[in-house]
Parts: sequence; C-alpha cells; structure tokens
Amino acid sequence: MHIKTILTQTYHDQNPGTSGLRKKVSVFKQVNYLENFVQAIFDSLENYQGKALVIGGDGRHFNREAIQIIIKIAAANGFGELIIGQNGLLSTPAASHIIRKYGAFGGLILSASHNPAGEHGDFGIKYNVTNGGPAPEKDTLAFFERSKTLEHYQIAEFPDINLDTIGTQTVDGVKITIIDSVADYAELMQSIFDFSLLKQSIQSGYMTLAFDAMSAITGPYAKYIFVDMLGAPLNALQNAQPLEDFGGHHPDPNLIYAHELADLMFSDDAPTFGAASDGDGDRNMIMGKGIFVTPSDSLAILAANATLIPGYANGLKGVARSMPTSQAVDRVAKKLNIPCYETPTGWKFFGNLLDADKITLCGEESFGTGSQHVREKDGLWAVLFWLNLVARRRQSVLDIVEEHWQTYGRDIYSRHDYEAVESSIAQEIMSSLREQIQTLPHQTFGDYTVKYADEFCYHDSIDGSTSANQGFRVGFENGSRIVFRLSGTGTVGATLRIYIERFEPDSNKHNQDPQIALAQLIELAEQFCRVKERTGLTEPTVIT
Ligand code: G16
Repeated sequence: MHIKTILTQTYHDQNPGTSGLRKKVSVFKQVNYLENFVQAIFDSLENYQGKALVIGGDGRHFNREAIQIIIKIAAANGFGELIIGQNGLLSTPAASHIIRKYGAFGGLILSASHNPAGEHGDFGIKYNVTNGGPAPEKDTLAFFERSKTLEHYQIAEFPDINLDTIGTQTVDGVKITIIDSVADYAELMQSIFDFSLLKQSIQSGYMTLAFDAMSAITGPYAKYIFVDMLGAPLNALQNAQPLEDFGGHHPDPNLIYAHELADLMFSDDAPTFGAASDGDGDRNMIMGKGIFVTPSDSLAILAANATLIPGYANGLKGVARSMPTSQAVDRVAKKLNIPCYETPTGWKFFGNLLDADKITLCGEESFGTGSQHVREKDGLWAVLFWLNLVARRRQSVLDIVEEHWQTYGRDIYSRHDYEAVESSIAQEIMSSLREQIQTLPHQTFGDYTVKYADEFCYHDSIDGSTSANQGFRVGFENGSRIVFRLSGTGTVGATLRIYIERFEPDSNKHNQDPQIALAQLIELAEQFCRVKERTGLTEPTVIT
C-alpha cells in the first residue's frame, strides 16, 4: 500500500458535542478539516490494527466524498477490514447493530442528525465504539485534545471505491465490503416484534399507517419493513427517498418540522397511527388519530407495556431516562419495582448501564427511545414497538395514552427552545442561574415552593466517572420541575433549552393544553433566566 503523510494545519474547534462533531458543511470542507479529525480519532484509539471499521452516513451532502476520504485514512492507519453501507448509507441504529453483529472494532457515522443538510446545511461525524454505542466522554475529550496538536495525517493512495455495488474486494491488503444497508437491521426488528401479528393487522385494514421519512435515511428502511415485509401500501410513506439536501426539510420529527404529518393526524382522514423519524433514523415522533405522544410519555408507556412485545416478554431489568426527560417513566419503574436511572443528556451515558445489563429500555425527551437491542436510540424500533402495542391491545393510541394517565397520573411536559442566541448572552444566562441556584431552595413563588435547586452532576455507577455541569434543575415541593441547559448539538450561536413539567394526578384535568397547564411555571422560568428580556425574543423558537 502506498501511504502519503500529509502535513496539515491544526484546527482548534474540533470539540465533539452531545453527539459527535457537528459543523456547517463549509467548515468541514476547509482544507484537511475532516482528515485531521479522523486522524485525531485514530491516534486516540489503540489496538485496532487489522480489525474492522464500519462506515456509513445519513446520505446528506458531502457523505460520499467524506466516505472516500475516511476509507483511505482508515486503510493507511492499519484497519484490516472496512464494512460500508451500500451507497454510503447506514442509519445510526443500523450502524450500531452492524458494529455489534460483525464484531467490528468501531464505526464512523456521518451525520448531523436532525440538523438541515445541503451545501449550506450541516455535516457531522461521530465515532462509535465496540459495543456499538457513541464514544464515551473520555474518548471524545481525547479526540479533541489530539486534534489541537495534530500536524499530519496518513492517507493511502488508491482509486475511489465503488460504493454502489454489494460485495467484497481486497484493496492493497484491506478487505472492503459493501453491505446491504437495510437487511441486517430488518432481520433484527423481526427478531423483536411480532411481524405476523403486525402483517395481519395492517393487511386486514385494522391498522392504517402514515410514516414521514422527511427525505432522510429512514426511507429505504421504512419501505422494506413496512411495505415489503408488512404489506402496508406504498402511499403510507411520505418523503421516502433520501435526498442530499433532505428536500429542504428540517428532518427533526416534532410538531413544528413534521407539521404535514401532524396536520394529517389531527384531521378527519387521519390513519390509526402516524410517525416520523429524523435525518439519521435514531429519533421518533409518535402520533395517533387526534393525539401527539410526548417522548417522555412514550418511554413510560413502552416500559409499562413491554411484556406484550415478544422481545421483552421476560420483563425489564431496569429503565433509564436523561435528566430533563419527564418523571413519567419513574412512576412505571416504581410500580414494576425495577430501578430507574437518571443520566445526563446524550445517548452515550446509557451505554454503560446497557452493557452492565442494569437496564432494558431507555429514552430521552428529545424524541429518542431505545433498548438493549443496539447502543443507539432507534426511530423505527420505537415505531414498530408502538404498532405492535396497538395491534396487541387492539386499542387506539389515544386510548392507550389516556388509560396510562389514569393509572399513573399525567406528567404534563413541554420544552421551550431559544435558538441562535448569542453565545455571550447564553453564558450570561448560565452564570446568573449558577448564582441564583444557591438562594432558591425554600423560596415560594405563587403555588410553587422550591424544594431543591442544583447543577446536575452525574456519577456513573459502572465506571466511576463523573460528568459535571449537566444543566440546572429547580425542583418544587409538588414534584414540578424546571430545567435549564445549553444544547450540545447546535451549530449557530447557542440554543437555550428550558424543560418544564408538572404532575397532574386528577384524571378530570388530564386533557389540558400543556402551555396553559404550565403557564405559571413558564413565567417562573423566564423570571429565573430572563432569556426574553436579554435577547429581545418574544417567544421560543421551537416549543415541543
Ligand atoms: C443528540 C443526542 C441525544 C440528545 C440530543 C439533544 O441526538 O444523541 O442524546 O438528547 O442530541 O441534545 P442537545 O439537547 O444537547 O441538543 P441526535 O438525534 O441529534 O443525535
């Protein structure tokens, strides 16, 4: 193999966020920018010589070029085998599965998730470790540290690899396999869910379905699983062709960005079930006729009903949620008498608990739900879980959710995002919260008395590591909470996220609009952080 060593300028901004390095495409296209980061990753890893690396992405602009570069740097650095999704495509959960199934050393996933794509959009890269999950914080810190001193990278010289044809070839001693992007993942889903019941429920017309792939990665997966395997009509799928610019969509499955689906689900023509996924296929939005299921409620409902699903028939070991996710799943865990863990935002924090078999299900308010089956959150898995539940319980989504609230009470929940806030203002907000937090306990604001106020610090019970500064929590005597944190996934300025929740045990009050039910807490949140006053914004950019 002919290997070139390229001298390069050092970049100082390659600090991975909540989920990998995400930047504007124009930043990634700077000379050697991607090359440096990939070399920094490989320099921080050990003992991968001769082993396999999985490579794939969500198909956004720059995906194919980036893969060709990574192939050559990986070959030059000594990987013995490269397993690549056909056309360069792999959803994040599928990549996680493939790393595990084929015993790969790790994987590089190219995606900026739900961020818009195209020449002027975002690009991203994340490294997943041998268990199939996102690299833990100690690794991502090491990548950043290495990137700040990196002066050269190594790249093999051979022609570009054809990514379109399935098969194996050996190039300069490196085995390069192009695999079907969907087949392994579909087989895994079939091993968890009752496909014959699903097929029967869909083909008999008992369950009708609308799935919006938002012109991103899940199109081919949804087509194979819902249409080819389960017999749904093709028109059940919307935006099912992955496009390099995601068709101009913002592939973030929520009521704002998936509003076409939301409009359909609240109309007279609504099908039984509606769902959407995001850019790289790890997020999910669940809807029924006339109802949107919040991700926090969805996690709680899946946990409460897990034994109805063949893959979880033996029950759950435990559950976990990220800190800002509502406490709905805690109530289910209490009833099931299983542990419930609270982790910082970021899927990487679930990995140790899953590996140690402490939990079976986990999820986040940010439209992410997952389980033991892979080490990433999984959009289509969540959709299949819900479909299986509806088919098994023979109840509508609305009835399932309302019954759940009757049993456990409702954790009324909302998240307010203020996007593209000037970084200095965002820092000012966080500093002022840090000061206030000490004075808040025992103060009363209207109906709410502060029970505790702190900055969340996570102690990982498995590896003993500590992750500090994970957001501010203000908890009230009646169980309500306000949480403030800065997003780790944005690429423009800072995004302030405010999470607000209140527990409502009275079933006569369950059908309230969250914005009205939470009005007092929303005002209090502004009183604490003064984001509107400081930025001049009159309302949140996104409310979910
Ligand atoms: C990523 C992480 C999630 C996190 C979400 C939001 O999701 O994997 O764990 O909850 O970002 O993070 P933040 O609030 O810091 O923006 P994805 O789907 O973007 O990879």
